[in-house]
Amino acid sequence: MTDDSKRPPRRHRRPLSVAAAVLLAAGAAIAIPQLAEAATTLQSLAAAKGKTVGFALTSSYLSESAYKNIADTEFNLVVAENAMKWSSTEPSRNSFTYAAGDQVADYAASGGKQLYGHTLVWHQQYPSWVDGISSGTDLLAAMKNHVTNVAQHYAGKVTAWDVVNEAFEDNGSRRQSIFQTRIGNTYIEEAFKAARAADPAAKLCINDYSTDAVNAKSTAIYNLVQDFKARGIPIDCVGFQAHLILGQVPSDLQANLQRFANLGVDVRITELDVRMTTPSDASELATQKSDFQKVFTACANVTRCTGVTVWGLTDKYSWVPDVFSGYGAALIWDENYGKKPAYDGAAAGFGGTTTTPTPTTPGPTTPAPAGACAVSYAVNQWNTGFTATVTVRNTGSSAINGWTLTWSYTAGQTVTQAWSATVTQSGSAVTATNAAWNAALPAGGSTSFGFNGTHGGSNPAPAAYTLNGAACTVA
Ligand code: 9MR
Repeated sequence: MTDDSKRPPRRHRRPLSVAAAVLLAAGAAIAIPQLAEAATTLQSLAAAKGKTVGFALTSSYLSESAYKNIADTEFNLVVAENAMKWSSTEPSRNSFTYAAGDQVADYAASGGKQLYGHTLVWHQQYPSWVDGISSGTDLLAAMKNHVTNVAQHYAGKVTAWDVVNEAFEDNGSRRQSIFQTRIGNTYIEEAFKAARAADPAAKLCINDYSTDAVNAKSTAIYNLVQDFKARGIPIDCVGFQAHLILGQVPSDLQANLQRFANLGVDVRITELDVRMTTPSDASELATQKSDFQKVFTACANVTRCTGVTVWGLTDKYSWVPDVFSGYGAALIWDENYGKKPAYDGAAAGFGGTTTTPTPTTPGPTTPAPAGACAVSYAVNQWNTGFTATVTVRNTGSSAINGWTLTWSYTAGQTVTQAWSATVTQSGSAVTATNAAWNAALPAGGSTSFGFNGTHGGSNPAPAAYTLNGAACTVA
C-alpha cells in the first residue's frame, strides 16, 4: 500500500510564484534553435563529462512508445519513482516483494544504464505495520532488517542508495518521524551501517529537499556528514532534490554543492523539476529553460557532482499537479512528449551547443500541400468562457519547418490567452503561429497548443483550418 495519509501538506514550505504572461510576438520565432549535432542526447553530453543524467521511472509508462523512446535514448541512469520504497518492498513484516523494483532494475540493465536506489528509510510510503511497532528496539531491528534485505537484493545492481530520505526540518532540526521519535538520533547512522554491511560496493547517500541553497537545513546535513566522517560512520554522497519553483534556482547552488564536495563526498541533483503556474506560456517556458541550464551548469562545474536526475520524463506524468494545485509543466517533455525549451537548457548546461540554423529553402513558410494536415479541436467550456486544445498533425510526407494555422470563429468567440503558440485575432479570423520549440513538424508528427477564450453562450468548433495557407482535414 502507499501511505499518502502520511504525506504532510507540502504547500506551506514553498512560496508561490507569479507567472508573467508574455507571449512571443507573432511570427517572431521561426528559426529553430537546436543542438548542433543531430545525434547529441543528454546522456551523450553527460557521458562526455563523466557524469550521468537520470530520470525517475514508473515502469508501466514504458508501454507508451514515446515514453520508452525518450527513456531509452536520453538517459544513462534510472531511479525507481516509487517501486523500491518500503511499502513496495516489504508490505508485511519480513515478507519482501521485489517484482516492481526488479522491473526497474531489469530496464536499467537491459539498456546499460546505471541504477540508483531510492529509498531505504523515509517517513512517507512505508507500510502501516511499521506504525504498529511501539518499542524503539523493535523498530530499530525492523529498520535494519529492511535495509539489509533490500540492499542485499539489489547488491551488484545499484550504484548508489538514498539510504535515508528527508530526515530534517527546514530549520535544521531532526524531523520528528517515527524513526526519530522511537529510535532516537542514532537511527540514521544505524541505517547507513546496515546498508554498508549489506552492499559494500554501493555509494550511500542522504537525500533531502529545500537543501539546494546554503541554509539551516543544508547546514544540518553538512554537519551530519562532517560528524559521520569524523566518527567513521559510512557516508559517500549527498542528494539535493531540487524540486524548484520557476525562476527560483538558488544563486549559491554551485557553492553549496562545492562545500559538500570539499568534505569528501559526492553530490548529485536527485529529483529536479521546475514547476510553474499552468497553463504555461512562452515566457514561463523560457525562464524554465534558463533554470534547467543553471542547475545543469552548477553540476557541470563541480567535479564531485555525479550528475542530475529529473523527477519524471513528461508533464503528462508528474507528481507536481497532484500536490500543488494550479502548478505543473515542471519537466523537460510536455504532455504530448514534445521537447520543451528546458531540453536545450539542460543540454547547454552540460556543454551542448545551440545554434540557430538558417531555415531550409524555401524557408519556414514552406506551404503544406492541401490535405497534408489534420487538425483536431477539443474544448472545455462554461457560461461564457472556454479552454481549447488544438492538435496539428503533418499528414504529408515532408517535414514542415515553421507553421501558421488559421481558422475563423463564427459566433463571436475571442481568444484571451494562449500557450505553446502565438495566437492573434482580427474580427472572426484567428491566426496561430508556432512557438520556437514546436516549429518543426516532421512527416507524421504533431503538436498541440492551447488557449483560453470567451464566448457569448454559443461556442461552435471551427469548421475549417488552413496550415501555411493550405486546407487541412478536420480530425
Ligand atoms: O513522485 C512520487 C509520487 O509518485 C509519490 O506519490 C510520492 C509519495 O509521497 O513520492 C513522490 O516522490 C517523492 C520522492 O520519493 C521523494 N522526494 C519527493 C518526491 C515528490 O513528492
